[in-house]
Amino acid sequence: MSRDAIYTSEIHSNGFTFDDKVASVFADMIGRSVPGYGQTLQMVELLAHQYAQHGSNLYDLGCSLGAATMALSRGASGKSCSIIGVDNSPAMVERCQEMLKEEAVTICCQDILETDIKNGSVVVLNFVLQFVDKNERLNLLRRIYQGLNPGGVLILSEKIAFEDADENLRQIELHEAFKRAQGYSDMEISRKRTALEDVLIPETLQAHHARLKQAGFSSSHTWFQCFNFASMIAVK
Ligand code: GEK
Repeated sequence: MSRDAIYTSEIHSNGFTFDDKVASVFADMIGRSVPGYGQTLQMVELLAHQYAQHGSNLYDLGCSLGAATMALSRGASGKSCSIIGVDNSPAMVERCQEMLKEEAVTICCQDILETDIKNGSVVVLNFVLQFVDKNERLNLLRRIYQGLNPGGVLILSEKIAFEDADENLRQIELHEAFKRAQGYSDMEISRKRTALEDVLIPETLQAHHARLKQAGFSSSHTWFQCFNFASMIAVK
């Protein structure tokens, strides 16, 4: 796995994008940047095992290099499901298709706002909604809800914000301490923070649960949280 050193030397004037440079180090980058990422993937597999319906479609929206796509595939094995990963970064999709070419999964280069979701039993948005325009988030969740079969689930993992400003700051500091412990320097952390401004827009857990309800989901709860990263499950 190539080590992420993108923010060691250069100042990146433009905002963060999922280009070839990012795709080439992405597995290392996300593992060292998102506390609980590995556990989230393990639980996507377990949740897929629990909720995948025989003969249904399972979607990994914003699949990057397909880590959660493969967790879905393992979790649903033996249930004749179609596993579909979607991402709109050509650099990510190219690598993902190459890495998973022997696997029984379909990887598409497409904007998830345009993905046709049907006969779904498990949909994953693993740290992706945070990059979608805020005005489009409810529509996307509505379309996911409509494409799910009764009893189907959405697994939604996000970087989160806190209403209380002091709490928000404390959680950001803890996340940055996590990144330092993973070997990132203060300079890399600060440059990445600047690059993600206006690109990654976190919301509070309350806002997420309210939107899930508005989209139609009958229940939702937070099953995981580590500092300012959390994962929710919503049931149709
Ligand atoms: C994982 N889920 O390893 N349409 C399609 N793809 C998009 C869109 C969009 N509108 N917006 C963002 N993406 C993965 C990790 S990374 C999370 C997901 C992170 C894609 C984007 O191209 C990138 O590959 C991914 O969402 C976000 O479990 O980098 O923090």
